[in-house]
Amino acid sequence: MQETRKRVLDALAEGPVGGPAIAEELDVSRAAVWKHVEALREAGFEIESREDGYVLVGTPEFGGAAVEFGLAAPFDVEYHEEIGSTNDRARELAGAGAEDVVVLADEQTGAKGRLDRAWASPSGGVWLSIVCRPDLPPAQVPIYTLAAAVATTEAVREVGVDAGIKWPNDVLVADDDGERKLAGILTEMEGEADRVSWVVVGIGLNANVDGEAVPDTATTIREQVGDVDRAALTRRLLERFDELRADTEAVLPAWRDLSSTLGRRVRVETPGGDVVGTAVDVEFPGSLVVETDEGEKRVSAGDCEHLRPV
Ligand code: BT5
Repeated sequence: MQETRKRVLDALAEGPVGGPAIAEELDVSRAAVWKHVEALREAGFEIESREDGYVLVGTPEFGGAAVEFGLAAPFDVEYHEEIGSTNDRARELAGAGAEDVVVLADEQTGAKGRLDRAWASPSGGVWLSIVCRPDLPPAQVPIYTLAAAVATTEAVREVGVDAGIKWPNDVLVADDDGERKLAGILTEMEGEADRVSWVVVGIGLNANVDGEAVPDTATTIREQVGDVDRAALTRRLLERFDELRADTEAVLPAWRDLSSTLGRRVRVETPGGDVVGTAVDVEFPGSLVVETDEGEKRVSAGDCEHLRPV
């Protein structure tokens, strides 16, 4: 949201406040204040004009302005009610030089997981992609994926969903039927050998979505605890991600705390064959350490399956 509009909104949130007072405080014309108020109304903010001035009485349920309002992180949000894939759009923006932009959608029609798998994205989810331009070598980018998994898991725990992280990037909920996937992360990047030029972190979170609208192996926040305030949840997630990317040393300790993989028997499918054993640790920038019959092995990428204890 444009800076002056943000400041008008902040003033209204503390209202009632008169148009002339806002104009004076922000050093803009009264006509400009009026235009911002109208634009905010268009974006879904309910602003009453009363004798004692403007008052903000309602905020939009979801969307770019809803997420940006009160967001304590430096992201601009580009919202789409429907889009093919937020990652595709974010890559386009990244290629054009964008930074710290979040592409957010209510529904996606052509979303993808890793290895070009399809990702179900019905209306009511939180489907977003963050464009970052970190000063990192490509080999360290997995720490961003882990940071996103931590941020997502903490945000859903705050609304009462007992979720954990399956290495490297699945947010799962365990119940009597086993473990089902609540969120997934797809990180894409472009860069040179020593430094990335951009990273797009795509997060798909099944929020206010019916269980029937996602695969059998999946679950949703609605199914677990009922519907939530998606704008508030998205803000928490983005704020936490922003903190972690600035302090990457905090990522692994937080990841270990939330992990449902450590201590478990796992099978990891890697390009070099399956690695089977007990997951004992995660190491920078995101490798899983597996204790196998042939000793410790480190895997940096692959699909991980939690096995039953033997
Ligand atoms: C992932 O892939 O988990 C990464 C998913 C990333 C999706 C986000 S949404 C915003 C952004 N825009 C995009 O286009 N993508 C990102 P992977 O680990 O490969 O898991 C894919 C598998 O999960 C599929 O093969 C299905 O089995 C399952 N699946 C599909 N849709 C699902 C859903 N909504 N919830 C849980 N599981 C799902």
